[in-house]
Amino acid sequence: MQVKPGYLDPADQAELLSEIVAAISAAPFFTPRMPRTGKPFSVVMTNCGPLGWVSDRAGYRYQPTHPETGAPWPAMPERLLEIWNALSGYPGPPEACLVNYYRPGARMGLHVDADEEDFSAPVLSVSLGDTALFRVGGTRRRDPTRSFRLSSGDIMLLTGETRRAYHGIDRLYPGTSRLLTPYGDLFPEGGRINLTLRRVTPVSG
Ligand code: MD6
Ligand code: FE
Repeated sequence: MQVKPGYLDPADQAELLSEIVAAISAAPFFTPRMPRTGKPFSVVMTNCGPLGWVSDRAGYRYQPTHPETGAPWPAMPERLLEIWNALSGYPGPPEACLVNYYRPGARMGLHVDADEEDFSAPVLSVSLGDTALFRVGGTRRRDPTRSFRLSSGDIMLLTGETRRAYHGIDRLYPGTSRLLTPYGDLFPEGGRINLTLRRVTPVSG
């Protein structure tokens, strides 16, 4: 695992957020649901890039289109490709950027990102908005965990051993950032946006 606190300065964060807001207007948030039970997640999601991660009663998967509008996902912002090129060490571009929006009170249970075909690529996460408490453990659910805060502008990569580690978000610290304030229509309660860049299929050749 690698953590890059404050990798994006406030101006970079604001520019990236404006690009993500544009993507959200083309590909509105949807409420993911647990496979089988249909229980809703407390976060809402959308994606950009050639593939997007979705979850519904049928299961977890990557697909090229939005589950409600049927449209292709919006393009991945160039700025995210540059971050991936600078930090991933992977010889190909990311194929999916999952956008998670946490209202105050939303959380993400412990999980492993396991729906990709190529585990040699890291998963790169960008935090925007309110600070969150991130927890990471080992490859078995019962392994001990440690927790740390992710703040707006921080970048974290799950690489190597931790690529298959359990991780999640226990809570937000509401009101710790004003980054989302200009978009009060979309985010009336503030909150946090997390972007995760993923390579899904192996680079060929
Ligand atoms: C979050 N992050 O930060 C949830 N997954 O809101 C993740 O689930 C995650 O941060 C894979 C790699 C990095 C992550
Ligand atoms: Fe994850």
